[in-house]
Amino acid sequence: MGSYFQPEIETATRDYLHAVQSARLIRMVENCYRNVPFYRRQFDAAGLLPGDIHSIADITKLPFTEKQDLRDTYPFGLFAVPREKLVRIHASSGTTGKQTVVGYTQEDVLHWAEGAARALVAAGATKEDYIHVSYGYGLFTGGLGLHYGAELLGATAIPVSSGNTKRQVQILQDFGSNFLCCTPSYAMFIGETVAQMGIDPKTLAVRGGLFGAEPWTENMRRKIERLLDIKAHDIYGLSEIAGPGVSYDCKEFHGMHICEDYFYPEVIDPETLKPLPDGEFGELVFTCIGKEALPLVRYRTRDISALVHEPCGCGRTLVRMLKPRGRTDDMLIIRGVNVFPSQVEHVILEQGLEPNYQIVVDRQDSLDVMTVLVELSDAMFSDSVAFIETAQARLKNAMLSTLGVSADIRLVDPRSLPRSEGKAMRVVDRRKLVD
Ligand code: DLL
Repeated sequence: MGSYFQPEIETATRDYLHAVQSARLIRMVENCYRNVPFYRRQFDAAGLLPGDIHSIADITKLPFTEKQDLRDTYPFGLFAVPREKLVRIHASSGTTGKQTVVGYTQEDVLHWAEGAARALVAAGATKEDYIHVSYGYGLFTGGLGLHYGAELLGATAIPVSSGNTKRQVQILQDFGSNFLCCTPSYAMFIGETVAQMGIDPKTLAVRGGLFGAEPWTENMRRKIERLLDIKAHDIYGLSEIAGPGVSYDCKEFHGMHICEDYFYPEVIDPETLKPLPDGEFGELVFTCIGKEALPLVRYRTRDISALVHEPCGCGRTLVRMLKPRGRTDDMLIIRGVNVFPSQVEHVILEQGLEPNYQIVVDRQDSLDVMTVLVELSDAMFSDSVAFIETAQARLKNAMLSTLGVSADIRLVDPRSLPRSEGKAMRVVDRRKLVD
C-alpha cells in the first residue's frame, strides 16, 4: 500500500466511479450538444439526443472524434466555452504545418494538475521534494503539466525545461532535485552525462523519474534506473485529452492507472470499431467526461494499448493501460516531438525539391537523430556545389522551423533512393524498441 493524492477517487469502488462517470458524461454530452456545432451535427446525424444518454454504459452510442476533426475546425472550432472562460492554450504539431490546438478553462487546468499530482505521488513524491522538470515549456504540454502538478502537490517545481545537459546535471547536483521529469531518451542522455562528468549517481538526491511523451521499453527502464540509481516511472498523456497525467505508473509497474474520473477509456478494434475485452490490445479511445473547454467525445488516439481492470497491489482501483505498443498511424515521435512524414514532404516541396525522400531515424548517445535524404533533380544535380550547399542549409532551417525539431539533411544523387511498387517506404526507423 502506498499513499495517494486523492484516495477518495484513486481507491474508489467501481460503483462509485460509475456513478461519477455517468453524471459527468450526461453533463458533457449536453455541453457538447448545446455549445459545439460540430457535435450537434454529429449527434443529429446519428439520431441522438442528449436525453438518450443515461449512464456511462451508453457511451458506445456516441460517435467517434478524430484528429482530422480538430484539423478541420482549426484552431478553436471544437471549443465549448466562450473565450473569456479560457485560461490556457496548448498545441501539438500537425501534418501540414497546422497544429492541433487545445484549450483549458481554470477548472480544466486544475483537473489536469490533479492528474499530474497523482502521478507524482504514485511515483513516491511528497511535498518535501524538489521536482526537476526537463520537459519543454511552451505549447508542448510536458513542462507546464508536471510543473502545475508539482505545485498542486505542494512540492517545489524547478522549471529547467530541456537542453543544456551539463547544466541539467549541475542543477540535479547543486539543488538536490529529488524527481526528474523528462522524456525517457533524455533521461538516458542525462544519465550518461552524469557518468561522463565522473559523478557517482548514488551521491545525487534524485530518487525517481516520470518519463513519457514517447514509447519506451522495460529494457530502457532498467538502463535508466541503473544509470541514475532511481525508480523510473512511466507517465502518459496527449495534448488533445490533457497533457502528462492522463495515466501513470504506480510502484507495482504493471500498467498505468488512468484518471478515469476525467478521461473515460475504451480500447477498440481499429477496423471494426467495436470495443475489445480487457487485456486485448487495440486502439485507445478517450472521452473527456470532466472537461469544459474541449470536451472530446470518444477521441481515437491511434495509440495501441490494452486495459486491465484487475485489482492492483498498490490499492488503486483506477483501471490500468498497458505500455503503449506503437500507433496505428505513421506519426513518429522524435525527441518527444510529434512528426508526420507528410509534414516533412510538405517542407521539401515548399523548398522546390522533388518529393523523392526518405526519413531515417536512429538513436545516437540515447538521443533520436533524424536524417532526411532528398534526391536532387537532374537540373539541380548539374548546379555548383555552393548552390547545393545553400539548398541543403535552407531545407535544414525550414525543417526546424516547421517541425520544431532539427533534422540532418542529405541531398543525394537523382534516382538513388529505393523505389517501391507498393506503399513508399518513407521511414526507416532504426531505433530498437523491442526488449
Ligand atoms: O506527449 C504529453 C506528455 C508530456 C505525456 C509529457 C507524457 C509526458 P503530445 O505531444 O500530444 O502529448 O503527444 C501525445 O505521445 O498519443 C502517444 O503516442 C505518445 N506518448 C505520450 N506519452 C507516452 C508514453 C504528450 N508514456 C502522443 N508512452 C501520444 C508511449 C506516449 N507513448
